[in-house]
Amino acid sequence: MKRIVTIQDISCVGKCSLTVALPIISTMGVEAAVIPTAVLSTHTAFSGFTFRDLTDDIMPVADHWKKENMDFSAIYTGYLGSEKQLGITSEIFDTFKSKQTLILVDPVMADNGVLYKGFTQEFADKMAALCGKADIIVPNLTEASFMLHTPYIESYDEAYIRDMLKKLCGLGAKVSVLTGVSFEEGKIGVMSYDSPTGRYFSYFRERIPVSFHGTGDVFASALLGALMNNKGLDESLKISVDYTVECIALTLADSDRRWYGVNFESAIPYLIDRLK
Ligand code: PXL
Repeated sequence: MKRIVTIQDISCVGKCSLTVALPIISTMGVEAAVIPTAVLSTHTAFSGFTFRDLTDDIMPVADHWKKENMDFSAIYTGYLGSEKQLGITSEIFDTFKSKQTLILVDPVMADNGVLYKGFTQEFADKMAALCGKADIIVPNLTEASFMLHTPYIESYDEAYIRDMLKKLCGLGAKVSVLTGVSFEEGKIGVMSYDSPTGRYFSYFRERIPVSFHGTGDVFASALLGALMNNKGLDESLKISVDYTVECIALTLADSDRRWYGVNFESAIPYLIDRLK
């Protein structure tokens, strides 16, 4: 069985970060080790959340693992709360990276043209450096714009996205994936660029005109899980986009839905089916 480690926060209620990554990756038959970076009572879209920073615990955990000669097929990072945590995560990449280790960085920090609470341009610049060490990065258009110092625009063409993907790989990542890309009304999806081969790939589904928190984490977790199941990049992108759409559709259909996240649990049978 493959084993990965994911480094992100625990939002105790909120259906995001570790509470999404763990069940999805486990469901996909991959052992998921974790380094929790912080414990929050909820994610940051709630008001009044508590925040326990775990920065000082990260390196001791990694050091112990190193002594135990542990290795990982992948390192997957999501929401990281400070520039210091980016630096420590970068050290962990250096410690555990081998030829076989896939590094996936989801540079969680912004959406809809704005940075999430507590993030700055300086943080985005450091996140861009961390992305430079990754095999695959999966920013949305806002995160990519901040990392590349380009204005966030909502109307663009394919040439613009291709150029952005190339520039993202220019940060050092082998593969860049832009999420939330739309060239046609009513359709939305992802576009990727594989810099070693120069290949682009895109995959779109119908746009469901709602926005739910945590869908980026659902997508990135399923993408990693599919890659760890030896699916190629294109197939893994299709599986993870389709799973995310399924999660959104099932959430919308649930009159008892929570406002703060998607019913990713209800779509788990669908995800397992897609791996067959
Ligand atoms: O879904 C990304 C995410 C993860 N963790 C925390 C967040 C967010 C998005 O806002 O607040 C704590």
